[in-house]
Amino acid sequence: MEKQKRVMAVHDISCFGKCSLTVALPVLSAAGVEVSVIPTAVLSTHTGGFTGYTYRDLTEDIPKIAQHWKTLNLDFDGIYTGFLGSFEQIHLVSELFDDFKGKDTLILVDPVMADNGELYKSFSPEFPQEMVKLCQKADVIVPNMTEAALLLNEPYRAGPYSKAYIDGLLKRLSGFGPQQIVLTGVYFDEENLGAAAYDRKTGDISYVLSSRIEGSYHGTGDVFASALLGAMLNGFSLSKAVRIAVNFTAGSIARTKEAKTDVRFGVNFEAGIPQFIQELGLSQ
Ligand code: PXL
Repeated sequence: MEKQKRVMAVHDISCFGKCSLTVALPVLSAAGVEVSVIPTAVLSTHTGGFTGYTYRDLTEDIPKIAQHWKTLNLDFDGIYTGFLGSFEQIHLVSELFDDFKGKDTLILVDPVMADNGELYKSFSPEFPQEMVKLCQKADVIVPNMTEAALLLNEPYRAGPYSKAYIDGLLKRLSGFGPQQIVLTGVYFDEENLGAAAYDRKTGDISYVLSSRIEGSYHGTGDVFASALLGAMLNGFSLSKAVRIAVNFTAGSIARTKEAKTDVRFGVNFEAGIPQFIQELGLSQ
């Protein structure tokens, strides 16, 4: 058997509402990947649509965990970051990249900070430009359409989009430095929605769409990015990894819509794990 891949996942734990680490852990584990975690904060729920949530900041633990890990000479095939709560956390994560990026480490940054044209309420207007600095050190970035506009300091545009607009965004985002850009929430008509991917090395752009399901379900960005990273670490090309991640995410949303679950509670990705494993070629 090949050496097992290991990822460092740096996200918060939202105790209820299925996102960040409570998604990254099971999805990457299903993909056969070992996950070492640096929890950045513990919240009673995520911040999307709930009020009164608790927030225990763990910023001061980040360098201490890193310091201990350095004594163990750990190496990582991937470093995966998502929701970060402050400028200071962005700086510390940037240091983690410097300390733990090896020759073949894939750094995936999901610049979680906005959706549907709006910056999440917990962030100041300066936050996106700080997030740019992290994207500059990434190999892969996975912004949604709102995050892409904020990173580029361009006005947000609502869809449907033209291919020319999407291709332009992908190329402008690659100007920050990442080799691969995956844009989510892309749609060209009301029927289908999915992702667009650009590989700067080959110049290839691919669009991976699925039937559009009405509603804005929380945590889907984390489900998508975790599945994407799991597929990439299993050796799939960018466009095939995006296809696997779109299938996994669209299936999770469809199941959740069918069950009429509160959109804040997260999506039922769990029932899609057997098919995900099959698409990764890992089933017996
Ligand atoms: O799903 C992204 C996410 C992660 N963690 C927290 C969040 C959000 C999005 O709102 O609030 C705490």
